Amino acid sequence: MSRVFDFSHAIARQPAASVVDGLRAGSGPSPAFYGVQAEHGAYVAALGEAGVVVDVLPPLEAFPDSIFVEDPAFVLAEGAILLRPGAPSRAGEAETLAPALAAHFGTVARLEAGNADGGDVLILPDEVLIGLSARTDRAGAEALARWLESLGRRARIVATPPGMLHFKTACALLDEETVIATPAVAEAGLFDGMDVLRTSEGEEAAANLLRVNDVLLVGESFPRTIERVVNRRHAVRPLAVEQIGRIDAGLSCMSLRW
Ligand code: CIR
Repeated sequence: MSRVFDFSHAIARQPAASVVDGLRAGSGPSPAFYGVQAEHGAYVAALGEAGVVVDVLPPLEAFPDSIFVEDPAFVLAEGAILLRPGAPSRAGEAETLAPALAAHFGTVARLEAGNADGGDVLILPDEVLIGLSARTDRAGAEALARWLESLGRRARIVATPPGMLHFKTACALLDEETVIATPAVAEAGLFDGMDVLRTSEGEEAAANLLRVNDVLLVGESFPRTIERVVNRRHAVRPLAVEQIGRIDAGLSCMSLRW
């Protein structure tokens, strides 16, 4: 049986020059276009090295955040759904993914109600957690849960800690028994029966790492996290995230995987 982080395919989208205007909560410096391009190129290469065939879609100038394909759709091996992103500037991104998803999945579902971003959806071995956030409301989470249940998946709606963009900004799966989470998520007691590794102080952003087959993609600016997961015998591929971090993104955001 395959593990929830076993992937053979992914979809990514090249950054547009407009990515420098991507949404961000803070007021720090904008990313440099060429810096984002370099980080994205290394990320797509790392997915390939991990054994994933990646469809790389062309840039969309009209949507600065469209490089973050994880948010406007959600996929599992057994189906794909276009979501309704909670940020008004991102609402139109979902339909732009329809042709690429239809090429792989045939039928593509559409979220019936509310708003939901894929960054709020964490797949665990025996259930799928949907975090309520500023981008995912209860109507959207319930509509997504109904779709998941129609596919035979168990879904649970949980709270994302205040101040976090997405649920997965703050947690990720390391292996089938272990999640890494910021203290706020760890303390919420959401992961019954699993080990929870807390992020090191000052490395909370490392929680948005990505397990792909037998490799963990981890931000290279988080040396203590890298050391801790290497000590747990994980294979690590450090990747630069400094530029995408300026627009509140991490490593899960730049692909849809199945
Ligand atoms: C946004 O605010 O929507 C983008 N600037 C960042 C999206 C990051 N996506 C993710 O965490 N799944």
